[in-house]
Amino acid sequence: MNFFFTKTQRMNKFRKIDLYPVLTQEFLPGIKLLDMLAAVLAGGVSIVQLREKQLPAAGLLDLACVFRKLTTRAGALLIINDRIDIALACKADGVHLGNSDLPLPAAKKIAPGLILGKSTHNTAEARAACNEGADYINIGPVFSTATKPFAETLGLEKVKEISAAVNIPYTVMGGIKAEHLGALAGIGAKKIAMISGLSATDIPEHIRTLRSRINS
Ligand code: TZP
Ligand code: MG
Repeated sequence: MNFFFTKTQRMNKFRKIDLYPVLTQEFLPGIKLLDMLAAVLAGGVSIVQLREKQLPAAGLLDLACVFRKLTTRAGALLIINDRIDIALACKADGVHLGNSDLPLPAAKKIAPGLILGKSTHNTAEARAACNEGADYINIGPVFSTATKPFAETLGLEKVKEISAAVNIPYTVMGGIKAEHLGALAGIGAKKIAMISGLSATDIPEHIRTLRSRINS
């Protein structure tokens, strides 16, 4: 059974997140996706995003259902990247949409109970996402990253400018490592999405360290 049924309950939980692990097998050298999920949950995160762009729908749904079971058990929100159909089918808490996914107004119509996240890269996109009813935006890439090698990076000043233009929660992402968390907190960015920065020998311990730095 899912803990968070209504949009309000889901958003109340979302407002309190700190570290936001985004899990993709491709960027997890040496560890299986489900082991990584178990490790980040053991580290106490309250949200996870499943981001598998290449899997066919049936396989992705099976995986999403396992993510749902484990995140529910841990009391964590589950967000699915790109695929609103999979998010609904696995009873996830939300979907994270990019510019080539279903537009926000349509997403809102078919999934009124889901948290709707949107990727943004500049102030105009951030404002548009707000106006179209996004529940949160991601701002990025903040720093250069091998995970998204050709994207233009924003740097802290731009992130500050974009975040000031919106009145909804925002996450930041792109090249973020432990040493950046103080500077990000300094500009008010305290919901930190990460892919490669999650890797470590002792992942639960690393997650606890990252979370305590965000919250200090
Ligand atoms: N969107 C903006 S940056 C990014 C995405 C999907 C990749 C971030 O990955 P990493 O490894 O945390 O830099
Ligand atoms: Mg996407």
